[in-house]
Amino acid sequence: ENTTIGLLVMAYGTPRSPEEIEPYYTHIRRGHTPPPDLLEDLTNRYEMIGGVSPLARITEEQAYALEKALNARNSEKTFKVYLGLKHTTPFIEDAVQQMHADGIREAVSIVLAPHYSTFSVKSYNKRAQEEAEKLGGLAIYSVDNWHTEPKFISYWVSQLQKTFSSIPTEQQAKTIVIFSAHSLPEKILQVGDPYPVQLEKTAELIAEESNIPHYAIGWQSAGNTRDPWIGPDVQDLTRELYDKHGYTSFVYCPVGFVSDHLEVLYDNDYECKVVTDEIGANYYRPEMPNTEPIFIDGLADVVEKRLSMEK
Ligand code: FEC
Repeated sequence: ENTTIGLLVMAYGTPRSPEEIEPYYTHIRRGHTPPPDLLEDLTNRYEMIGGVSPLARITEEQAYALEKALNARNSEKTFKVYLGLKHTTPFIEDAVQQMHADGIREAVSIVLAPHYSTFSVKSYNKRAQEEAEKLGGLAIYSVDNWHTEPKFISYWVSQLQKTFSSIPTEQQAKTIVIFSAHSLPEKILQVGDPYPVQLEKTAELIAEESNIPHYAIGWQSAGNTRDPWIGPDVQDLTRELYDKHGYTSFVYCPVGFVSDHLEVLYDNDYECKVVTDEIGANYYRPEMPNTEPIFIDGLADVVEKRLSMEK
């Protein structure tokens, strides 16, 4: 008998049109309407990357590519994908309700972000589990993190090899790679959140395998609040590394993200480049995983491993 397994793919979500920016931002701010200056600032950033983010399209493509990869490997079961977003429709709860309505009894959930934090993955998984419990009869096996997954590491190793092959040999010793993830409020550190250690681990694995001369870890895209956020911020870090060591090339690997979106296309490609231009250094930013087959294959490995833990 061929059973259908639900595949709940969860991701951040993004406005699909300029009109959706305000409700989206309001949701991120837990129901508080953004003040006009902050809304205008965010709208301007989206304008700088073409009006809307490519994230909506890429997230969908990733979800369907993962479903396809899993179904190509399995003949005794069929995976059926459901997309559940954190800050816009279809929300995580909508996806779980749809799975339940379709008669799915077992599902694996995965968040399209490699590192676990109480602020990120934990809240996605909690929302999915709570909705499933409310409905009853649907078991969701949640993946917590996949930051050491071999094919995910290999993806970035090959990207770095590609980038370094375009840097003249004599400049390579003066090149530094900055691995980064989205910053979070510093208070997560007091409760022993694994997020920073997991980012370090990802960086270490990629650096070891790709034999890069120098690397550092930074944090990016910190929010606009009074709380302190985890640092060093990637822009400050760039200046500091330049002042201390005189690097002439900077390679940005935002490994905490998996798609081309605002935080990469603006916060790296515009904001970090402003700094490298100012200090006269070269800016490099390898391509994001998006739907690269080796990356999607790695996610399929993660899903299969999680499912096999239940058998
Ligand atoms: O639309 C796009 O192309 C980009 C979508 C997007 C992604 C993303 C990923 C993460 N965030 C994380 C945490 C926070 C925290 C706050 C916060 C605020 C924003 C704002 C926008 C936004 N985030 Fe986001 N994030 C994306 C977009 N994020 C827009 C609001 C304006 C701004 O601050 O720029 C602060 C909320 C608060 O006020 O309390 C915290 C984390 C990730 C990576 C993990 C994941 O993807 O879930 C963590 C993509």
